[in-house]
Amino acid sequence: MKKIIVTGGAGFIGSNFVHYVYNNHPGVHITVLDKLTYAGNKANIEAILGDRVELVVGDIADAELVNKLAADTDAIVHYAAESHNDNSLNDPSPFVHTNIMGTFVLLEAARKYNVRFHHVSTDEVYGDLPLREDLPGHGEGEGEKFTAETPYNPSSPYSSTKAGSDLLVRAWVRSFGLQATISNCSNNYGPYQHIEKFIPRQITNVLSGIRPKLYGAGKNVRDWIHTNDHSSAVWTILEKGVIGETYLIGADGEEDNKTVVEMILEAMGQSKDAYDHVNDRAGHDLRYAIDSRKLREELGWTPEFTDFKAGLAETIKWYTENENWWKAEKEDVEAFYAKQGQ
Ligand code: NAD
Ligand code: TDX
Repeated sequence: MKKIIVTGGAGFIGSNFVHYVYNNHPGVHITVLDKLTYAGNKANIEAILGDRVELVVGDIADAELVNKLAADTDAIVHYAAESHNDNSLNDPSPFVHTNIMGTFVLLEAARKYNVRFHHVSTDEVYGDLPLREDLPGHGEGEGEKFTAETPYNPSSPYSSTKAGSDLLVRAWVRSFGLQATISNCSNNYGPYQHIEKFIPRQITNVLSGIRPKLYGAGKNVRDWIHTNDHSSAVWTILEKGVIGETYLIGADGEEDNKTVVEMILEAMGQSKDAYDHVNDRAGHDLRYAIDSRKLREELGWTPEFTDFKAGLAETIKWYTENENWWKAEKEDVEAFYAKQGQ
């Protein structure tokens, strides 16, 4: 693979992937296709733009543009999406446009030019799981984590549009022989994550003198993975993945939200209880947990950044040192949440 298109490569996970490929695969040319919505930021890749990394600002649902780019590439790695559950509850329409229509346009272009396609998706397509304490095997028994065989059961406009996009990819593989793979990853954290999301919101709250905000009782569990491990997993699938297969990506990082808020407060020298309980999210998924054995055993991938406490400390350091990257947006983000009592 010499030339790849990375859609959404100016967003959080996409830009981390672009840096990963730039640093680890010097023979690869990357074209980032990104609309630069509120979530996309040229600054995320600015330092590496040049001969090997190019930015095309545009919409993945623009068929003319997408066809032009697809005609001259070996692979499309598709990260672009509307990605925030809370926004999807407020206005689902851009989610349908980008996640469904945008994916459709990319698939048609990949089919036309016979381009290798990798679709980046989420564990949220499977719905949610009971808490470990309510399970007979305490989360370790069969069927107590998500696998590629778990039936789709999405809860929100965000996750349902991601589920729809996954199903389009599967249909294009079966009906048209598209050379595609899919990955469903758990919650990512790390640098360049938009401050609307849980971990960066709380870190930047503390840095701004605002108390962290926990939805409901904070019992909901997320399975955290460092974004660098997501990048190495996607690259492994691109190189070694079996066409038509779905791989679940996770690093065994389950934590409940209350524990994460307390860890952030502690790491930032605050009292562990210096946070507020706020309104819960409508339809709030209870627990996500990934069984990633297929990816590990069949493709030989292993996560590297599995010390969550150390990863969190490094992420706190990044937001502390890069206030210019987030400061201008903080007030608007908090005003949006304040309107919903969050
Ligand atoms: P993000 O919101 O930070 O970035 C999305 C990027 O897509 C932005 O740069 C934005 O400008 C771009 N974009 C949006 N609409 C576009 C359009 N119509 N055309 C072109 N570009 C467009 O999202 P993220 O958290 O980095 O997530 C990236 C992908 O990974 C998504 O597909 C998401 O579903 C998936 N994912 C995310 C997580 C997570 O924890 N954040 C976990 C698993 C999977
Ligand atoms: O201020 C907050 N307080 C809070 O308690 C925010 C913003 C969130 N939460 C809770 C809600 C969730 O249980 O924290 C958890 C994580 O919330 P988000 O960061 O919004 O992530 P989540 O809804 O779990 O979805 C994320 O992971 C899967 C990404 O945003 C998705 O794009 C990805 O598919």
